[in-house]
Amino acid sequence: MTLTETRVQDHYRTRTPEPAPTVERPEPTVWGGIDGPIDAATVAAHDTRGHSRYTDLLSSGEVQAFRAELDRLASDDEIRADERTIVERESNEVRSIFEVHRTSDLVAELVRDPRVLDRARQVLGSDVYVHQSRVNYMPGFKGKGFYWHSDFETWHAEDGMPLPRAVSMSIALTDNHPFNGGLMVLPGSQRTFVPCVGETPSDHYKVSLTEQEIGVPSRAAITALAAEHGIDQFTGPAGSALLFDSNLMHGSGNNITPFPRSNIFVVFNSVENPLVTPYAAPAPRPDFIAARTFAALTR
Ligand code: 6CS
Ligand code: FE
Repeated sequence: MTLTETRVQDHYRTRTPEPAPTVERPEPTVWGGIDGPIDAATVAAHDTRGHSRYTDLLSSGEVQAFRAELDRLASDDEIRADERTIVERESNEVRSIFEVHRTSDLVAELVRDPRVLDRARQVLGSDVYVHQSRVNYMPGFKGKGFYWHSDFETWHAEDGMPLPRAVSMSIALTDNHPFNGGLMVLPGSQRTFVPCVGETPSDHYKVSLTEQEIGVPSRAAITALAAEHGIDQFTGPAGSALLFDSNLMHGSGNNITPFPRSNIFVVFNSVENPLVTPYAAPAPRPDFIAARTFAALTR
């Protein structure tokens, strides 16, 4: 794996030994320059709030097909034993399957679908490639959430992503209620980078993908951002989608209800923003978590 040694100046220092001040982001949220399916008002709202929602992105028939696909993947012993599959510590249930756009033809098509691909290109203003894909299963009763974090903080520190020119799409395959671990976001927080304290351990992904302890913002930073921006929650029927900025502060609660929360999660990075050596980790993460081939995705 050849890593580009040259790095842009590190404007986003993180994983510091001592607390560091937040950094106002100079890069835009919407990079512009490429048309797409998102209407002007929604583009403007996305630019401000760092996220936008699309109810019924998938039809109910498509949702059924993806749910059957997720069930097939989660019950395949070979896939369960694969290092790309993360299982819950306590229940041993499948929590996530990474690089699912390579293991599932259905998801491989989805990432090229204009409803998905053209939205990512429109927001990032360039050709894009898949940085990461995963399916998340948040079972009922024992589903574990994710504490507050910025994805870009991890992707910068551990994957060598230079700038926050990446966008994620989370597509709900079950109904997202306020009470079954729905994703919470701090709207507008993408404009503030929150450095995190603590050196990245070797092979950090082996623990961070079930419980992240390094790369976690301080309570003071979360309190200040929540006071400034409030908290939005992504709710909606199965088939709904959330498109959100790589640096948007987000998290989700546990799910103790009988209602599972599953989604497909795809991260698009601009081809103008290829990964370099990690900014704050001893070694790059495996490419099933952070792709290191940057060819533009085409239909
Ligand atoms: O470390 C990562 O890349 C993953 N972790 C979380 C909690 N969200 C983003 C991403 O899937
Ligand atoms: Fe995340």
